[in-house]
Amino acid sequence: MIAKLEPAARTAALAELPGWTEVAGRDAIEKSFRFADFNAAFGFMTRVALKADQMDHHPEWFNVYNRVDITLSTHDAGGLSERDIALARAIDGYAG
Ligand code: H2B
Repeated sequence: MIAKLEPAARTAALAELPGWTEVAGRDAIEKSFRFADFNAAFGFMTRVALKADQMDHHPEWFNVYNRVDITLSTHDAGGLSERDIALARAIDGYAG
């Protein structure tokens, strides 16, 4: 069973993830991305999807045209874990 992040670890991790913020009312983080167009947004989503599947850790997300809103939380832990931080880092890498 994966553990939720302790408050100090959560603060430290978020400090190194610009743009990711805590979701009000639930133990999760979110970030919104904008791209040039749908092609760029969906290319990004494809890269994230393949990485997420490889990590066996999956995002909650919403896409309209060039916008991709992503929420990360670990369902197995009932909150934010180190897996969300690792996926957030990978996602930022794909966003360029
Ligand atoms: N993704 C996320 N975001 N949280 C999880 O707890 C999770 C997951 N668990 N992807 C994985 C899959 C689990 O359901 C499988 C069985 O490993």
